[in-house]
Amino acid sequence: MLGSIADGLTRSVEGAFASVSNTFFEPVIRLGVTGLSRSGKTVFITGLVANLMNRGRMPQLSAAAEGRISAAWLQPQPHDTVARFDFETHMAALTGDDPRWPASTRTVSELRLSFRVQPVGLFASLGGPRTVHLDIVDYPGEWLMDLALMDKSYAEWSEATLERIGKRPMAADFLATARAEDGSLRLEEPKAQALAAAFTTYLTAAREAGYSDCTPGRFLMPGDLAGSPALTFAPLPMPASTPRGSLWREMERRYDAYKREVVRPFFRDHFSRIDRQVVLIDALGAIHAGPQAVEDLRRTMAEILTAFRPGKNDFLSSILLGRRVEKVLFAATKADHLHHVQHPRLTAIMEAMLRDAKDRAAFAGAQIAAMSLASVRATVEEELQHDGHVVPAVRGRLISTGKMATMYAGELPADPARLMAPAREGAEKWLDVDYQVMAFAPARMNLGPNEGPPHIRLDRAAEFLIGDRL
Ligand SMILES: Nc1nc2c(ncn2[C@@H]2O[C@H](COP(=O)(O)OP(=O)(O)O)[C@@H](O)[C@H]2O)c(=O)[nH]1
Ligand SMILES: [Mg+2]
Repeated sequence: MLGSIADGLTRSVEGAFASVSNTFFEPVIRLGVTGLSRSGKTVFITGLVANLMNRGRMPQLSAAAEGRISAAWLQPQPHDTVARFDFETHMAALTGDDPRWPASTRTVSELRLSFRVQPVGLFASLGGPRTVHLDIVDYPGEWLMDLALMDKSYAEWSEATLERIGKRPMAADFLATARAEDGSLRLEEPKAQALAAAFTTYLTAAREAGYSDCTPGRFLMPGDLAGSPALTFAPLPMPASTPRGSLWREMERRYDAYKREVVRPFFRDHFSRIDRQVVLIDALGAIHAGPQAVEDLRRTMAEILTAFRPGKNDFLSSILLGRRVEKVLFAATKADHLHHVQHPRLTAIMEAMLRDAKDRAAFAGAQIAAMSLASVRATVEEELQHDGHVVPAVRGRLISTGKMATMYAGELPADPARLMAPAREGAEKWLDVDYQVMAFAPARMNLGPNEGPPHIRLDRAAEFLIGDRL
């Protein structure tokens, strides 16, 4: 309690200062970029920043199309204790002679891009050029998912988790280990470690199988906390008695420490400052993984939305103090795995899932939208002839073999319910189609003087997220 009051005080002082400086000095937009590991955050930020600096491929960003942005440049970021997003290294990997995807990152990073904006039209007479700062914050979606822990006790979290994973084959080993323990017996550290390790193994396998629900987030993305006691717990069935010093009690204590020392500071120091948010989703990956992964994604989207609905969450309200995220974009990434004729279907699937998530979360407040995009386009389109039909496919260089390959992902249904209904009903497999994904390497680029890397709808995403502030 004291903690949350103190957090609140600092936030409100900062908040007041921030709004004064926003109004009278140089406005700052804080754009959060999140998504589970491999959803495409690093590639998105790299592609976005490169295309905001060289705006030849950004016709749908109105400030760029209307020539209002006279300059854009990178600046030292304002927070000394947060890692800088390593734009130059990532860009070099993408645009080199042997183009590669950037190396993966495992923690929070930040970058400041500043714009010189010239008012035009009605506002042109109001003053000269302004400077607008865009602070981009890259943070793991796994950490965002931890918000769900804040209003759950260890007993509640354990029960909900054990129930949810009960039927998943990859959880069998962990469940056997957990059931063999008697939580009322005295803690033995090696047992606690074995349980945490087994649970981490389960979480990793679940992620690989396409599941998105994966709390505690630091078990998969430990940042600098790997091996610390706050990460050495796991869900356990509640025993009849939980005496002091028992395994169950100690797990409960560590769970509470995790919330207090890990989850709370992240939300207070990073999340609470965000104005605009993009959530990247590997929707094609989930579709490829099957109905269970799609159902899980739908639930996860609702859970993510609750993070942007502070009124309903005491913990969030205590750190946000009335501040809130104004716009949230859910973007299906890697749309370059589909020929453009299928893009509207992918977008429709995202929109249907978002509508559903919105209803579930009884969401109101921020402006939200769904979209499909490719941050960096790695393929070209190709129409194949097959049995007298035209198959709209894509072609690119495979990472695995380095050879060119043509891929047809499978036909997405025109009606999203065709995917969502079997998912909800617990189907194990899609009935009539098989969805493919392949891992393509980025293509070699010859960028013109005013061009960023080729992309799909990154300009629309930028227009939605920050267009009104430029
Ligand atoms: N084809 C394609 N692949 C992408 C795109 N964005 C990301 N990827 C793939 O997804 C992987 C993970 O992306 P990354 O940005 O590192 O994900 P992060 O873990 O969320 O930061 C990359 O290594 C690429 O293989 C895209 O726009 N097109
Ligand atoms: Mg990354």
